[in-house]
Parts: sequence; structure tokens; C-alpha cells
Amino acid sequence: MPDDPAAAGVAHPTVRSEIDGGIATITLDRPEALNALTIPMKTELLAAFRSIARDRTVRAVVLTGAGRAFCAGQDLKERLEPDPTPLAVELRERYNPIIRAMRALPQPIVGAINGVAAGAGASLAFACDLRIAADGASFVLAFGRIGLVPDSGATWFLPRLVGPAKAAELALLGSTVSAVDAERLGIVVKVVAADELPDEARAIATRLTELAPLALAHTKRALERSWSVGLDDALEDEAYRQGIAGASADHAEGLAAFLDKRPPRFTGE
Ligand code: T3D
Repeated sequence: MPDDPAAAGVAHPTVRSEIDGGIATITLDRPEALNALTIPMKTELLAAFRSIARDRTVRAVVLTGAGRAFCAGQDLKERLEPDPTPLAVELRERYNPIIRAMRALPQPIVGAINGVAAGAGASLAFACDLRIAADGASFVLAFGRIGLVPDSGATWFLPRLVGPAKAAELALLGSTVSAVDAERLGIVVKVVAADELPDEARAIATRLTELAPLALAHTKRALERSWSVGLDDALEDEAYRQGIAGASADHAEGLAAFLDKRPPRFTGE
């Protein structure tokens, strides 16, 4: 599948990507199907993340959905079309590359969860670095209801977000988690009124744009790596990354700004 949506023959993009003020906003844009993921949409989403990864003007990303849902996961109607791709292949070739691209992205991703995040839509939300939710949003691991296993990273992210016991409950029972409960469980950092969500998400993203990009990228990687190593390795990993950050122009700028009592102007160098 080509990376370029135009090359993929996509007449009406289903993923919008706009860059403004160092923030890339990616909007899943099939509101009539609750932003359920089709093959072209997954191709466009992966292309959007890959493009942002190469764009040094982008300091933070907001991922959200158009209309009343964040994302209802796999488009189930597409699965009923003749000769669908086997599920394992679909995951390996289309879903997993998106999740890997999100986690490898140097820029932090703020999930602006505007409505229901179901199935792989919940996984997309979990793969963001931070999440903020509208008061009517919800999360549901709907996989079991259609005889499937949680995928696209759900079994990896969820225990890390909420702990093993709650993860087992949510994954096995497929219980719906309201926005308020998601905040209580630590899945989202904040719940806001729906009409305030875009501005609140942008405010968090703006704070991220004001920080040193290289340090943020290494912080993201160090946090992720910490889950698979012991304390000794984590200490060494921090020392390695701090060696890089400490030699950066941004660290020198941060020190100078502190002494001058002015805001730092980070460049990512
Ligand atoms: O390739 C592979 O399959 C492997 C990867 C799998 C990953 C997965 O994501 S598997 C899980 C797939 N997702 C689901 O099972 C969720 C299905 N949807 C729902 O359970 C509910 O729609 C929601 C809980 C998300 C929302 O419920 P509600 O009551 O607010 O809305 P609704 O009335 O059910 O849906 C509104 C419309 O969206 C409706 O269309 P219509 O009847 O008005 O024309 C509905 O069919 C459509 N829609 C909702 N989800 C999907 C969908 N259309 C296609 N695919 C969907 N996933």
C-alpha cells in the first residue's frame, strides 16, 4: 500500500492534517461512520504520522475525531466486503505500523478524545502520550462483543495505564469507561466540556511546543523503555540520554534563559 494517499487513489481524504504554530492537528474525518477505520483511512493516518516525523517545524501533535466520535475502531462494514484481508495480515500491515509510528514519533501526541473511542479507536487513544477528554467521551474495548481479541496495542497499553486488575476487567468484560472514570483511572489527564476540548487540547500542545524538542523526544523514549528494563538499565539509559540532552544547544539556551530571567527560545538543536 503506498504511503501517499493520492497515489492510493483516495478522492476524499478521511484524515485531515493541519499545521499551525508548531502544532500538527490530525483529525479522523469519517463522522458518518463514527470515524471507523477503513483501509484508505489507515493509509492516510500512517502517512500523516510519517510526514510529521520528518517535519522539524512540528513540536507537538493533537489527534482527534470529527463529529460525535473519536473513532469506532475497524470499519466492520468493510470487513464484510468480498475477500477481506485476513485479520492477522491487516494488523501486521496496517494497524501495527500506525501504532509503531505513533510511539516512534519524536513529537509528543495529545489525544483530544471528543467522543467514543472503541476497539482499535481506543488503542489509538491509548497510543497517544497524553489524553484529554470531552465530558461525553468514553472508552470501550468492544473487541470481545464481536469475538475478537483486543489489538493494536490495547493489551500492552491498558495494563500500563490502569494496572493489571482494571485492565483485565476492561479487556475481558468490554465495560464502557466514561470520561469521568477515565480521569479517575489515569487514562486521561483532564475532562472538559465538549466545546472547550479543541482549545484545551491546543493549550496542552502549546505548552509542549515551548519545551525543548530533543529533551521531549528522549523523555518519551525513556518512559517507554523503562517498562522493559530493570532499574540499573533505566539509570544507564537516563545517563545516556542526559549526555545527549546536556550537550545540546537547547540545554545551553535553557541555562542562559534561567540566568537572564526570560523564557527560553528552544530550536531543537
Ligand atoms: O481488520 C480487523 O478487523 C482487525 C482489527 C480490528 C480492530 C477493531 O477495531 S475491532 C472493533 C471494531 N469496533 C467495534 O466493534 C465498535 C462497533 N461500534 C459500536 O459498538 C458502537 O457503534 C459504538 C459503541 C462505537 C457507538 O454506539 P452508538 O450507539 O453511539 O452509535 P451507533 O448507532 O452504534 O453507530 C452510529 C453509526 O456508525 C451506525 O451507522 P448507521 O446505522 O447510522 O448507518 C453504525 O453502523 C456506524 N458504526 C459504528 N461503529 C462502526 C460503524 N460502522 C462501521 N464500523 C464500525 N466500527
